[in-house]
Amino acid sequence: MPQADPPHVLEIGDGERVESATAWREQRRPRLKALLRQYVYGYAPPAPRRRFDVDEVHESVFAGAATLKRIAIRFPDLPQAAPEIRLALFVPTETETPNPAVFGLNMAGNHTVADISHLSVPAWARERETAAEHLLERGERADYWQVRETIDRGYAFATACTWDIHPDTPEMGLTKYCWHHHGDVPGALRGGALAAWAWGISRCVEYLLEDPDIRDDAIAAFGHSRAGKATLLAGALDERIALVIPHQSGTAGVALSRREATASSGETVEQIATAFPHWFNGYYPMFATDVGRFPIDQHHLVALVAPRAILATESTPEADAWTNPNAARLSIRRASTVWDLREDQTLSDDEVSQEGGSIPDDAPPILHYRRDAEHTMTPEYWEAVYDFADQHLEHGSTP
Ligand code: GTR
Repeated sequence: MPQADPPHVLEIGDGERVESATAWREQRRPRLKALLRQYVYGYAPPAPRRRFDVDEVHESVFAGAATLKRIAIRFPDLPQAAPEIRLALFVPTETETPNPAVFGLNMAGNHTVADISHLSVPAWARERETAAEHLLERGERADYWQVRETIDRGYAFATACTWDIHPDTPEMGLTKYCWHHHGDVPGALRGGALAAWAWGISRCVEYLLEDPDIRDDAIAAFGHSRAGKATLLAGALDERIALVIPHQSGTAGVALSRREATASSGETVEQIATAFPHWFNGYYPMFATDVGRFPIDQHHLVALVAPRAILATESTPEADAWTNPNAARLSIRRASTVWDLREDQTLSDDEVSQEGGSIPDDAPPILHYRRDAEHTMTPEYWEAVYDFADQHLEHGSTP
């Protein structure tokens, strides 16, 4: 079915366009947030009262280069059966505190990000193993996360697991208890797993804002693939996140849903809505076969990050066609117009997209960075992340 071009990012209907940063912020932004919740992700519940318990502090991990804190985010007004969110935070010891921080949403358990004895394998991971899921051992994803290198770059690193917030199944997790606590919302508008994960990221950010070792104007959020979609949503909605790094986030992430013009052959909305309906609200699948009927597209979600910083790290269509890297590049190019509103500049298509190599010294605040790499995270991508963060977290965010 032919797909119309995505609507211009500044268009507000009848061909009229937003013309100033103030109009964008006061009129367009709230409307877009509502549309994205209505058509794609649904609503997350209001956050109930929460408590931050720093359960453990280990002062010399990585041969003394970092302190590890294990924090539980608990919700005292919810029933006892409600899960807690466990956060692992590594703080560099050789830098001046407070530090900029990168939060990474993991999908396999905090114990997988580094081989450190204090990171025990959680019970749910063992239970999932008996349910025929492969159990990842402690430190099994250390090469992927590169926590030690993060510390060496002078950043704190925080991580929490998707499964604490919402299992990656139709069954709901923590947010179910929150909805019951606050009175329910109509089913079709209730957010799925992506909205819940984004909600969980915001709870973790709230802890980081209170931790004296962390600079509250220098918090970045990173996520890969399905976690990248959730991270982009969190970054779009939560202005306390200064830098958003969706990695290979694909469909329902950075990539445009209307992608015909980009000759992308990867995952379609129909495919994602069929395979993972529990990620979305009840309406999204209804538009799956005719995405031209959506009043929004994914460049609107990207644009909600403005004027904060976003680095979309992507692969090539040859190496990771499923994530539609060309549709992601076009999305970034289309969204960049919103950054122009404030800076009295025009970012060109070439300026906001880069093929491999090092991040330039004057990287714009919105960048599509492409490497010829598979669907995973590599040291080269991390280097780009920290080179970009060095520039864009330096002076903090000013939404
Ligand atoms: C795939 C899904 C993608 C992406 C990926 C992942 O199966 O179709 O949208 O999220 O999983 O999370 O690795």
